Amino acid sequence: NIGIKRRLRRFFRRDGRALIFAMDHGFEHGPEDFNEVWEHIKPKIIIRKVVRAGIDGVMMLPGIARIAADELKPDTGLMIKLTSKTNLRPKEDQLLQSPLGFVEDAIKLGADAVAATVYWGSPYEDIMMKQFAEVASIAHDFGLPVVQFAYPRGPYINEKYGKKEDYRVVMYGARAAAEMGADMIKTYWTGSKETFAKVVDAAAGVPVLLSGGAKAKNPLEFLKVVYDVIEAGGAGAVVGRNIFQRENPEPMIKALLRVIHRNEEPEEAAKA
Ligand code: FBP
Repeated sequence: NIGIKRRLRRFFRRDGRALIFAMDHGFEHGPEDFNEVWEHIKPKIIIRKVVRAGIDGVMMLPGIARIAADELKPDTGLMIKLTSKTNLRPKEDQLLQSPLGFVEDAIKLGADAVAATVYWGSPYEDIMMKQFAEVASIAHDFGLPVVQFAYPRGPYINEKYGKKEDYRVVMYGARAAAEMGADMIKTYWTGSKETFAKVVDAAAGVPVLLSGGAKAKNPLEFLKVVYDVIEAGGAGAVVGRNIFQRENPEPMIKALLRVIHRNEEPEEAAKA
């Protein structure tokens, strides 16, 4: 499918790697995620900053994309996420992501990819599988790549594996995403290069991107994780809080780009 191939290139450089900025937090976590740098709640302001710093792509929900799309460069990849949940729901219902838009909305916004989450192991896994299958089927008809946020989550995962970041279950989710036909997979850090390499293997050639996670206290700490992701064969990272919770996100973005695209050691990249 040539459309899928062409659109994937808007995210991935020739090296097959990408740094994508994530900003769906106002919905998924709530506006309080912006407390650290409140002006970043304004989509145009933060998107302008990340684009200027050289980000490869951005991931947003449809309404924010409509507000901030003007700030993107013609070659900035635009990923529109079509499922989410709020933190306002009862705890157990937070194990379900619901549809909030349609593939056609994303196409109208000029999207280069659409995304949907599956919480593997959740009691609502079945619903999210169907949602992902529907998004993928329609998107693929239009030549649009589909990204799966493949997140193991739920009581059974905790009982059996102790934590959702255990590599055995992260690799299971990545494999399931690949088997469903995802064109990119976004998932958790498993804690080591060796275990993340297993996740990459399980994904059977589908690019695996790190899901950034909570802001690291020390930028170097986060750069080291991303370095290991790349060493493990990962295709890059989708990063939100580690970027927008910094007053000036540029040094972090530039350092991440050096680690991802130039294989620079974290200490070197941080100095530049
Ligand atoms: P971060 O880099 O801030 O972790 O962003 C990635 C992301 O997947 C967002 O897209 C999403 O809102 C958030 O993390 C979900 O985090 P969690 O489900 O762990 O609360």
